[in-house]
Amino acid sequence: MKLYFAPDTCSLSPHIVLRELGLPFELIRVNNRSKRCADGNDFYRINPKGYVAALQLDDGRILTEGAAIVQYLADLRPEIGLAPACATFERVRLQEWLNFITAEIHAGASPLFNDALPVEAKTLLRGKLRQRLAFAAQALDEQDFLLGNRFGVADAYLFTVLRWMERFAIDLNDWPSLARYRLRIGAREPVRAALAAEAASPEVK
Ligand SMILES: N[C@@H](CCC(=O)N[C@@H](CS)C(=O)NCC(=O)O)C(=O)O
Repeated sequence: MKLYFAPDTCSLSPHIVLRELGLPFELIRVNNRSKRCADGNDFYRINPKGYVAALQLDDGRILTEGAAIVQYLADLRPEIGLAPACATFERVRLQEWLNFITAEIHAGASPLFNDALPVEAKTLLRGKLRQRLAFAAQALDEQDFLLGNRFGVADAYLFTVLRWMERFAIDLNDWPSLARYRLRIGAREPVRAALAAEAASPEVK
């Protein structure tokens, strides 16, 4: 498999999951501005939507949308337990979290990367994000991970988007359980390996 990624973006989530599962994969860096890939491909040919993450399977099929990719990966190694079994209530609970992270936190945060956004809009978005973070923090007051006492794919995704908050002047220490959670996930060996690999990957023009 090949994971098309850009450092410090949402593609970190499937990258972490690949490493947590111990699956063999190739990491292909994408320049999100030029849409050129380290393997010479035009990224639009890989994902016509033009954004990471994209996973290319060994048979050539491409899977996009982080929330779908991480579930696909978890199901390749169900014995590792990164996602509850399909067609169970717990699996739908996982999907509820993944959808919350993608629609409410990830999509809620994305416009804040745009320097041209007026300050008033940024303030509104920041306020909404803080409400969403407070909700996640409340769940983590009670348990170490989103689904209980074991790490799963939703944790890889939440950790990924939490890393952006500093840039938006949102201090996770406002929610101690969230700040501890970020440290807890960041200390995992596969997470550290994913971050190190992304930092070490050569830039693509
Ligand atoms: N709906 C997509 C959104 C992916 C996304 O927002 N990717 C960003 C990085 S976090 C990106 O590559 N943006 C570049 C662009 O839109 O040109 C998902 O959840 O996977």
